Amino acid sequence: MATVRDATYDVLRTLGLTTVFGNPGSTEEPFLQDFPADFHYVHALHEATAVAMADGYAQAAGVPAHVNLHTAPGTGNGMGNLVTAWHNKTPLIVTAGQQTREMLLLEPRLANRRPTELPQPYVKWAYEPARAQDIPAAMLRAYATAVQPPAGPVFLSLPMDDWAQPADPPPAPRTVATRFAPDPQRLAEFVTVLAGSRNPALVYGPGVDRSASWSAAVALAERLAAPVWSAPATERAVFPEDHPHFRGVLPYAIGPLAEALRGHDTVLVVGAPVFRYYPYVPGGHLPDGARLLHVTDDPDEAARAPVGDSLLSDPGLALDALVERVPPSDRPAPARRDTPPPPEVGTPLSADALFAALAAHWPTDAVLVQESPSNLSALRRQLRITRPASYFTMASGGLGYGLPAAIGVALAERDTGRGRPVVAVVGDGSFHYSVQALWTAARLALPVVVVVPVNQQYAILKAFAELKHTPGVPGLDLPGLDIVAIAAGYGCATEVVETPDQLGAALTAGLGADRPTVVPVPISTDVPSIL
Ligand SMILES: Cc1ncc(C[n+]2csc(CCOP(=O)(O)OP(=O)(O)O)c2C)c(N)n1
Repeated sequence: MATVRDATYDVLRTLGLTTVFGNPGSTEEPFLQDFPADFHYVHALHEATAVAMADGYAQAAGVPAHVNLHTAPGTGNGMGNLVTAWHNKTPLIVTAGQQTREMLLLEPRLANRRPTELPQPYVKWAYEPARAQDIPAAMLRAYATAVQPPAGPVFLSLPMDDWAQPADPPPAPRTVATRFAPDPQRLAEFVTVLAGSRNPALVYGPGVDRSASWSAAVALAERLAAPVWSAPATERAVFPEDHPHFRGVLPYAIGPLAEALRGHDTVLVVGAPVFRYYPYVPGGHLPDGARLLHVTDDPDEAARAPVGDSLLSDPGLALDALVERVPPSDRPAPARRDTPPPPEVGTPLSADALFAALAAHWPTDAVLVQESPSNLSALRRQLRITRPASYFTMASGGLGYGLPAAIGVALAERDTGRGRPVVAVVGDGSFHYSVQALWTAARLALPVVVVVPVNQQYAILKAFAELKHTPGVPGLDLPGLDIVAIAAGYGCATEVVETPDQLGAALTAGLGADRPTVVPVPISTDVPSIL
């Protein structure tokens, strides 16, 4: 007779969820026993790492991913990156073990006291099945919930005595739509505004990349002869950054963002929140007299925008429809922005010089995963992303995502057969939040190269303290960390690099290696301005 466990693995197979990212505990062992040979368990040493690896994998492979966490403490450990997955809009099916139903009333060791509350509000749905027999169908519902727009994580708490129970007949497989088209009347209103605009600006967000619609984004920009900005603090690159219309990434503060858009009467935002700000710098949300049009597949994002009129739609389907309907403009195309002069190469390197060297040696099809807070502007200035699905970072502001996410991306590159090289740039502070991910990368023989700009400080927090006039904050310096020893301890190749040429050689060797390579690069300790 089929057990709940058999039936659940059958459902997971049907859904293509044969890779499980996790860290096992006693409450998960009854699910993981006799782990099927056609499944792959990706062993993370910590739950934060498991969640971010699954997130990177899901984003790069373009499929949902399954993460299996330990009961309450393990779910707690995974929570920071669950917050990130929520903001990243990554469809993750997170399952966690629960103590035996027989004992739950007395709250034994490792009982998850309020399993459906613990991961809130960073899951779209949290559930503990009322009956063991409901687990397979709950898995189907979890999947359907995770992938429908706006995509995001879901959570199932699964008692450990459920797996051996006899199963009900298998639930009927079913599918759900993951995109929806714009309301035609509302779309027509947007077309009228854009057609009548004197000087429109386009602001694209990560939804453009998630919906694989770079070509429509370019076509609309060219049709409108409009400049294009990336929305602030995006978790994905949204437009070919060598395109003459591209103006760069908008600043993540209210006043400066409006200032960057000065002169435009219409601002069309597609696939981004309005807007993702960080330091509070007061001002108007838009330049005087400008009107904002907002396309998003997320009703909550539309509702919380402080300005603008919204249209709910898959970003790609809306862009296709706009390209079809907006009349071509007779304005001259925007001129290409200036290329920054090559930075001076000093000792130690400046962040700009490091990233200029990285750009000079960048393989055309490489993927960049970024978590280097104070160096983000220098990185985005020097290294331009020109291909879709090639840049990933966290939307949340929570550290500990980039390193494991890069490993998930690299595994997805291997599993999909696409094989693009993966480079992570991770600050020497950020490196330590999920550092044990390096062990998984080494075990999987993934040739990820992790470039660590070493400034021995939390530079962005120093910049923030300066902006906000809060001197004397403790805990902003990072002396005495031996990154080479740590990387070697987890099984990585590793070598300190100090010059652009050494970086090129390390990159080539690392991308051709059969294990991860960690490349610490001492950089200037100058604190860049936060804006
Ligand atoms: C989980 C988490 N804890 C703490 C912070 C606060 N924080 C933001 S940036 C930062 C320092 C990052 O240091 P590093 O990676 O060296 O980059 P740098 O600022 O020096 O460029 C810290 C601690 C955070 N964002 N997320």
